Amino acid sequence: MFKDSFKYYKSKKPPPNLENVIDIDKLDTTKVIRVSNKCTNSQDVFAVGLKTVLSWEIFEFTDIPGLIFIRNPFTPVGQRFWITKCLKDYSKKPNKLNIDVHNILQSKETWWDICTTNKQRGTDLIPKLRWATLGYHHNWDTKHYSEDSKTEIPEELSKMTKIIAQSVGFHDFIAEAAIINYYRMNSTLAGHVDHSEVNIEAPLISISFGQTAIFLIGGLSQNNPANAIFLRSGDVVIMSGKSRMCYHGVPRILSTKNPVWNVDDDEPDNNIMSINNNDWNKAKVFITDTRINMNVRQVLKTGQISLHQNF
Ligand SMILES: O=C(O)CCC(=O)C(=O)O
Repeated sequence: MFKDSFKYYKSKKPPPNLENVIDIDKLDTTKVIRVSNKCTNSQDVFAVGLKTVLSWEIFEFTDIPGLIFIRNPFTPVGQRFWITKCLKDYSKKPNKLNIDVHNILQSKETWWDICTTNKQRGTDLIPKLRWATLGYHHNWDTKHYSEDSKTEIPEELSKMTKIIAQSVGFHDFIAEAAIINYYRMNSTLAGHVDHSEVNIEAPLISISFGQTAIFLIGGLSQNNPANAIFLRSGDVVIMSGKSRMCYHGVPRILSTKNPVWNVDDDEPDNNIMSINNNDWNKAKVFITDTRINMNVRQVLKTGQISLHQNF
C-alpha cells in the first residue's frame, strides 16, 4: 500500500534499504524502455537551458503506464539559471507563497532579499518557504482554480515546458499553472492526486533541481502498491495517461554526491541565458541543502479560453 511504502522510505530509524528504488542510471530494461524524442522544433533549446534535443534520453516505465522520465536534459548553465530563477524570482510577487498568510515580510521585502542580506531573519525565514504558485494559483483548501486568482506564467517557463511536452508527443501543451515546491533535507510531501485541472488529458510536467528525492508513485487507489524512483537534479517526470491520476508523493530527500549544476559547460553559445554571478553565488549556497521541484500543469482544455466557459 502507498501509505506503508511512504512510511518505510520516510523512516529515520531504521533508515530504509534503497536497493528497490528505481534508478534510471542503472537502465534496468525490465522497468523502463527507451522511447524516441518527438520534438521537431529544436531551435530554442539553449535559450531555455536545455541540451540539444538529439542528446535527450527518454524512458517510459513498463509497470506505470503514461509515466515518462527524461534524464536531465538541462545544461549545467541551464540548471544554474533555473535554480536561481526559482529561488530569486519565482519566490516573489505576483506569485503566491505559503508564507504570505503569516505576514512575515513587509510589503516591499522579498524572501530572497531578506534571506541573502539579513543573517538573523534569514536563518528563520529560509526553511519557512515551502511553495510558490504561478499562473492559475492553486487553492490548497478548495482544490479549485479560479479566474479571480491568476497571474502570468513567466515566458521562459512556458517555452521550456512546451519543448519538453513536445518531446513526448504533447504538441498542444500550454503551461497555465505551476507550483514551485521548495524542500529542505527533512521535508516530505504527502501522497496525493492532482485532480484540480479541468484538462486531465494534458500531461503534468515535474522538474527537479538540487538535492535528490525519492519519488513514490502508486496506483489510482491508496491501496495499490507503490514504486519508488530516484529523482536527481535536472530530471523530468511527465505524468500522462493513466499515471496522471496516480497517488504520488515525496517521502525523503537525500544529499547528492554529484552536484551537476557546478559542472563547466560544454554546450555551444549559452550566452543568451543571463544569470548574474553574484546571484548564482548565493543560490549555490541554498541548493547545497535544498531540493526544488517545478510542477507545471495545463488547466484548461485545448481551445477553452477561461474556466467560465463550459467545455
Ligand atoms: O516534488 C515532487 O517531485 C512532486 C511534487 C508534487 O507532486 C506536486 O507538486 O503535486
